[in-house]
Amino acid sequence: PNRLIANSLLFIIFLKTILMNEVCEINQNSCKITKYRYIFYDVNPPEGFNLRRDVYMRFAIFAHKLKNTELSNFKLVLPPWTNLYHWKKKVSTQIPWSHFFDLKSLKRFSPVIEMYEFFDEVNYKFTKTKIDEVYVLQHFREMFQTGNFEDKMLIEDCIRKPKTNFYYYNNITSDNIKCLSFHGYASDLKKILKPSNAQTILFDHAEVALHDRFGDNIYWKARRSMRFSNELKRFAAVFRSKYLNSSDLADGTILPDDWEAETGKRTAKGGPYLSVHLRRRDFAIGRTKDVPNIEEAASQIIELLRKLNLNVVFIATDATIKEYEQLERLLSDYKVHRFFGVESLTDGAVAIIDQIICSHAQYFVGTHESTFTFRIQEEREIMGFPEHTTFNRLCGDTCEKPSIWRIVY
Ligand code: GFB
Repeated sequence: PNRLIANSLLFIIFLKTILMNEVCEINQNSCKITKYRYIFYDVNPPEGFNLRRDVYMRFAIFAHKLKNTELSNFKLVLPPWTNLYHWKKKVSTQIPWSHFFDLKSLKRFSPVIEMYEFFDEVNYKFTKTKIDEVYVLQHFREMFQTGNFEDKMLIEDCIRKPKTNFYYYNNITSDNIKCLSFHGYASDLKKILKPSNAQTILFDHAEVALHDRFGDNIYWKARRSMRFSNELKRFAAVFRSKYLNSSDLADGTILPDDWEAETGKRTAKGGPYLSVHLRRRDFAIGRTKDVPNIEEAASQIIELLRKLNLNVVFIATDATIKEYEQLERLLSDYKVHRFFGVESLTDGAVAIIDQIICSHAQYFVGTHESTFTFRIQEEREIMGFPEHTTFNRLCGDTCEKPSIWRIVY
């Protein structure tokens, strides 16, 4: 009878194993059985932080829509942040999303987890993770030549040699990498998940997938859930109070603790300063028609300060110190502030603090077609500023009015 019991137990364990997939390389001591499956994604390495935030939203919406379907056991694993092209101060390890964002808030919208939570869930002991299936998204070769933009996907030869390690971890690899020519919405990738038994599926070059619907209420829910971490908000609050005479109470920018409780009142007043996002570096070289030089920027800022009857301006910029000092000299009749950060802050954190400070100003003017500016505009829409104080740009030779991306609830 003991042998019978032992055999039955073994059989139950065997059944459980095939019903619930097993992650990580077969190393029985380090693997744990879990009922979850995991979507990973990664983005073209040179892309900046704020475009990556947009790609996140496309995939968070994809994962959000899987809830309450037969694929509801999928979680979306957040790609840790590594050194980005625009970050001058190098970071030595992968940075989790909680460094920048409020994880609880993200999780209220979509079943997302940090990479380390994934490792925990599968009891991964840092040997080697092999992703079951990797799809490197690429554009159809002929799409731009023929102008045929039909939604479609097809496994094809790789246009570029795919990478075999992911997220700069040399122990996250895959033996099953395919290139997927793709034209469609992020949620169309469900067609890959459906027939698959894989427990881990990674989409590389995720930026190729488009937003399901740009600017609808689901887009804005995903966007509203991207609240910044409390630590970064505190840094911004201290700076606003110390230099800009600005606080949420006085500015009318208090939001409920939970983004789901936001109702969309347009009553924000903002702090008594003008905020400017002046994008330089690659924009100043490659987009000279659309962005002003420093003298032109200064004269446009002065004109605005006069019009608004303000004498304080906050400048968020990636300009060099030399350019910034030139701007400061040209604005010497006014109080000019910039957040220089402190040693302990990463470049990404400083950029977010800049965005928070910009988004709380009475009036904002940004840079044409910069995703950094777009994210500030969205933040202001969420806080409920009048539109005319938000959708403004510095002019180059061109000065077309920016599109208004109005919030929808
Ligand atoms: O965020 P991002 O995608 O915006 O990339 P764009 C620009 C990066 O430059 C930011 C830094 O993530 C910051 O690291 N940066 C820019 C700033 N402006 C500021 C600022 O005011 N303050 C601080 N602290 N940092 C896209 C890039 O940039 O432009 C693409 O994503 C490409 O890779 C394209 O270069 C031309 O949309 O402005």
